[in-house]
Amino acid sequence: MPTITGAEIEMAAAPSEAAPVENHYGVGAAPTRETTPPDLAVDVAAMQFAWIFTYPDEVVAGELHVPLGKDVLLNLNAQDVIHSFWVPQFRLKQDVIPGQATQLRFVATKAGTYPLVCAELCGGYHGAMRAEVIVQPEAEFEAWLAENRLASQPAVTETIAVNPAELTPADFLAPYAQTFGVDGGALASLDSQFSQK
Ligand SMILES: [Cu+2]
Repeated sequence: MPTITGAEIEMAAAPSEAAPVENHYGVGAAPTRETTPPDLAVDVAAMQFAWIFTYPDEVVAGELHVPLGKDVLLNLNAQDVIHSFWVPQFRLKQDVIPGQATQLRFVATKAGTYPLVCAELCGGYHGAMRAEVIVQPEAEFEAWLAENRLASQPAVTETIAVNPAELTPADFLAPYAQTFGVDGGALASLDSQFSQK
């Protein structure tokens, strides 16, 4: 029986020098060098049994839209138990652990719709914890984002049943603040001007 030496085991385990360095990912995505800020950062909340994606400007979605060819950073957070973010086609898989902020960065290289699957048994409906990654040309992505930015604004109907006379000026203006580009500071100073009268 041939004896295997420690040195031989080490050699067998060492990565082949011929292996291509860039080959960490599968079809549809490539790794990022991470020396520059990303083009887009998305917060990803993993919870029993859903993925929630939060974009800049508080746009919230149940599917992950990413612009083609852009450097995307995902900030992953688990809300309850351990989940795992897995996009099989991208060959991209990352555990998401409660209390441990985790980042994942990639460039989507091929437009299309790809399944996102939870790869960590996380409870009774683990099998249903799926979503889609939608890789689209930048203009299409921007249009989607703009549409959802509008949809995420507070509905004016929420205030209709309220008697305006009972509201402070700041409270009265609050639902319209985003539309008119008035920030909290401006509202507060308005409020104090009104109260002085
Ligand atoms: Cu899960």
